[in-house]
This record gives sequence, structure tokens and C-alpha cells, in this order.
Amino acid sequence: MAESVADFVLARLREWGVHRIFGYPGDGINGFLGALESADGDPELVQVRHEEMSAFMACGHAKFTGELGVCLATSGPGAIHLLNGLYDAKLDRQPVLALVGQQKRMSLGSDYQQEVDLQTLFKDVSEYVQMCTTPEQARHLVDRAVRIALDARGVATLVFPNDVQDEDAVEAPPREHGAVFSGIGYARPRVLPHARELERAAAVLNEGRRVAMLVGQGALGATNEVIAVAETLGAGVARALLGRAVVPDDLPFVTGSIGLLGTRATYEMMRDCDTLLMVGSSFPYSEWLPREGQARGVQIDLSGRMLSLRYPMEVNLLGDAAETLKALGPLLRRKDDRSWREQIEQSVADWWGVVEKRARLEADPINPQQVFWELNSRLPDNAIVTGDSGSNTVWWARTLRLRQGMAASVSGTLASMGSAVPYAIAAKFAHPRRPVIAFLGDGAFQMNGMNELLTVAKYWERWGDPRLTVCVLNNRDLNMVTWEQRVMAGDPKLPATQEIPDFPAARFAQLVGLHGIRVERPEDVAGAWDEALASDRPTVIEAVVDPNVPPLPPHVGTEQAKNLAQALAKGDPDRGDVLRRSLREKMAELLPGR
Ligand SMILES: Cc1ncc(C[n+]2csc(CCOP(=O)(O)OP(=O)(O)O)c2C)c(N)n1
Ligand SMILES: [Mg+2]
Repeated sequence: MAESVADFVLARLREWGVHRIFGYPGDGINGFLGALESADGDPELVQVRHEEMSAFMACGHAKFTGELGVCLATSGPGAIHLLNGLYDAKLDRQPVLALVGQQKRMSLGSDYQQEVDLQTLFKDVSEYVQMCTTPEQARHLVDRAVRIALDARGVATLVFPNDVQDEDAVEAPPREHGAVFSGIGYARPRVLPHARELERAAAVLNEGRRVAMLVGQGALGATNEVIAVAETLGAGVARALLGRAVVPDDLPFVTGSIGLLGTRATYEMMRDCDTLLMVGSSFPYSEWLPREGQARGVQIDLSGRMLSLRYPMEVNLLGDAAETLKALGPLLRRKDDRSWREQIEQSVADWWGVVEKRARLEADPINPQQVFWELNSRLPDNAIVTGDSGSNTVWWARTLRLRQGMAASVSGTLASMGSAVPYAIAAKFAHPRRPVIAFLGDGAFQMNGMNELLTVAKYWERWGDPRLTVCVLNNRDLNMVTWEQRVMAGDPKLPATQEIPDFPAARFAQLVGLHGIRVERPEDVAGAWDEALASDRPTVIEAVVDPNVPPLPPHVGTEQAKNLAQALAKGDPDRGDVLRRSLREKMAELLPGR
């Protein structure tokens, strides 16, 4: 029997399968802290350095396990800190439960210290937000919050005034009018479109001669089905960022990423296809999809509201990716004419040649693409790779070659800086034996990644397997934005806003008891990876990289080229290097061979 409401909530969550909570203390959740002590490690509290990071970890936990992620924060400031990480979960459609404290019931409405209107504050981010005002409510609030988070694949928030946490638990409400009796359990349904819709879709796909597929995170778990359908249709497969791990990079018809951080092979496939099959993706940038009217479209998505949103589809299939593709399979005819497929495979092979050539181009001191490229041949089986937001995301999406069985994620839709390290920590807790590698920029490292290294230092010995590598790209620049200013606005780099301190990330890692390697020469990059992957403790690789290597989109329009020229003409402080590196990148694409 649970003693207090807080004990009861933790016990109920345990019954729901929750064994880990990411959080940070405060007197607004003292009741929960006491209950965590009595819970004796089940659920355990992973103590973070900042509440935002606990919400990112809860989201990362959901992404890498498919389970509910849970975070806990105190009233007022602690609760407010959660928000950005919760929005990451909301936008990437991950089930996360936030437990937050509140002032005592009798003080509410008195402009009391740390009194914030939490229900209003969490309203937009949450699918469900409620305050527990009496112990009888606790049972159905927990049951509903968990079920709604799982079912809506979003955030649920429960607010607990601190005096309620300490009240005696009520396991079952009284049997009287107004009482509610809720229960536990949620099983994801099998969602399949009607047969006639599948037939319509098959007709479109069978009639097409040049089929392009685009897969997103909704297709994670449908790897074999995606590959089988692509084989039958003679299609190429492009991936949205969150679908990074849907199809491995060693398949010859996988064109890789799409959009600004996409590949030339994807760009050409979308430009030339006559049919588009989109599976589980909400990739936002329509200009990288076929022109309206160019291709006939079929889309599969588990959410009706995401159908026909980026491209007008002829057939909209509401269903699970794997189930729907499996049902579609027998209706599809194998395309005998494989010339489109051959064209795609040629363009994929050419593109990987360009990627390798670009990774080998000289830069000052290190070409960031080399840092990613050298990992490819060393990437351990089963690795989990996390990314961040910045130019580094471009190389993460484009240069890394993932194999089957690996997992990968970033803050995809919110595109927030600061996802790499908390996601990696959550991955390490969920899968301690799997090697985890996080990539992030120096801006994100300084923003919060370095603080969470303290969390790594606190817990890593518990993981049993120490393989966690945090790779920081030290370019002394908020590089993505610098390039956006040049290419989109035609403005030169403004050092006052763009340059950031040259912070010794590797030395910092050493200071907190981790391994740190600072790499300053191209010839040392490979060795740094070998050393990190064999290290007896988590390692930070700080790669000193060139900020003037352009994260070029796969297709540069005249408008963007004009903007860049204008930015340089207006006196960009780095114009010489920017021009040289941009030309070389472009030449690597245009000139055959090495
Ligand atoms: C929380 C947050 N703040 C600001 C931004 C805007 N932004 C996107 S990328 C970027 C630069 C990131 O710099 P860094 O981490 O050093 O990566 P780099 O681009 O240099 O690889 C900024 C400021 C963002 N996406 N998220
Ligand atoms: Mg940077």
C-alpha cells in the first residue's frame, strides 16, 4: 500500500512500466523526492543539470525505446525550464509525461512565491494537462496522462501542489456519485487502410515509371517493408532527417537525406520522378519535393492530419507504415524496366564519390566533413548516433554512413540546439551496452552540452559499457546561422553575433574526469576515433574545424548564389576562404575522379 499521494503516483507509474525518471529537485516536489527514496531505485531518478535537459532526455528515451519518457521538475522556475525539451517531444510526436510541482493549494491565487499559472503555461505543449487537487484524483490523472501521451504521441503534464503530494494516498475513490475508476494498459492498434484504397494506391504505383520514395520517422520499424517495396517498384529511397535510420546507407538505391542538408542524388530523383510514395514523413520543405503536377502521389501516415500536407496526394493511406506496406506488397507489380533504378544507383554512387572527395578537401585546420567521414569505417555495430542543430547537422545527415541495426535521432521538427548530449545520455541509460556517439557544435556545447557532461561523469560507471563519445566541432562560430545570413539574406558574417569563445572542450572533459582529445591536424582525426572508441571511459573529441567550409545545399539556385556573392562583396571578414572553399566543394562535384 502506498503511503502518500506521491508514493501512489510512482507505484502507479511503475505499473505502467516506468522505471526511470529524469529530473531535478526543488521544494515544490519534496513529496516526490521522499517517494523516490522509498521507491528504492524503481523508478530511479536520473539527476540532470538543467530541467530542459531532463525533458530532452525523456524525449530521447521515448525515441530510442518506443516507451513513455518521464521528467520531473519543481514549481515555478523548474517547470518553466522544462518547456523547450517538451516542445521537442510535442513536435517530434514522442510520448512524454511531465510531473511538475506547485505551491500549496491554500496559497494559490495569492501571487505567492514561485506561483506560476502552470496549467496555462503547459496548455499549448500538452495534449493533456491537469492539476491534482485531491488524492482521489491521482489514480485517474496518472492513468489518463500516460494513456493520452502514448495514444496521441505527445506530452501530458500533471501538476501536483506540494501539500497534495504529502496527503495520504487513496488507492480507490469512494463508491459514490462523481467518483471515477480508471485502469491501466495501452496497446498500439494495428492500423490498416481499406482494401479499395490499397488497390487505388497500387494502381498509381504500378502505372508509374519513375517512382521516388521518401521515408520519415513513421517508417522506423518498417525497414524490411520499405526495402521490399522499393525493390519491386525499382524506386530510390530518400530519407527525411528523423527517418535517418529507416534504411541503411550501404544500399545502392538509398539516395540519403533531402532538402537543404540533402544529397544531389535525392535532389535529382525528386526532380525527375513521375510518382512519389511518401511514408511516415512530415518533411516540411515542399520546394525539395516534385513540382505540383509533375508526379502522382501516394502517402502513408498514421496521422490523418498529416496527409496531403506537403504535396497533393492522389491516394492517402491512413495506416501503420509496416502493416500498410506489407498489405500493399502483393498488389504491386515488379517493374521490368529497371532503367530508372539504374539511373538512381549511378547517381547514388557518384554522390558518395563527391562526399568522399569533399571530406578529403584541404581546410584550415580540419575539414569538418573529414571528422564524420573517418568515423564511417569505424562505426561499431549497433551504434546509436545523436545529432544537434547547426552546420554539424548537415554533415550528420549527409556524410555519415549508417548500417542496418543502428539508431539515430536529432531534434528534428523543433530543430533546437542542445539535443545531442541529453539524447545520448538517455540512449546510454536505455541501452547501456550499445556504443553511443553524439555530434554537436561548439555553440550547443557551450549552451548546455558541457553542463550535461557532469551528468555523464556522475553516472557513466553504472552503464557497464563506457562507450560514449561526444564529438564537438570547434569552429568558434554559430556557423549555420552565419551561412544562412550569407546565402539567404546576402549579409556578411557579423563577428559580434556569430563568433563564440574558443572553449577547450577536451580539457573541460578531462577536468570532470572524462577522457578528452583535442584534434588540431587532419592526420590525427582517424586516431582520435580509434582512441575514443577503445577508451575505458566516455570521451570528448574536440575537433578544431574550419568554419568556412560551406554546408552547401545539393542545388544552389541563382538567388542564393547572388546572395552569397553580395554578402562577400559587402565585406565578409572571411571572404577569401569562403570563396576558395565554396569553389572547391563545387569542383569536387563537377570534376570526375579524385
Ligand atoms: C535553442 C536554439 N537557439 C538558437 C537556434 C538557432 N540556431 C540554429 S543553428 C545555430 C548555430 C549553432 O552553432 P553551433 O552549435 O556552434 O553549430 P555549428 O553551426 O557551428 O555547426 C543557431 C544559433 C536554435 N536552432 N536553437
Ligand atoms: Mg560552431
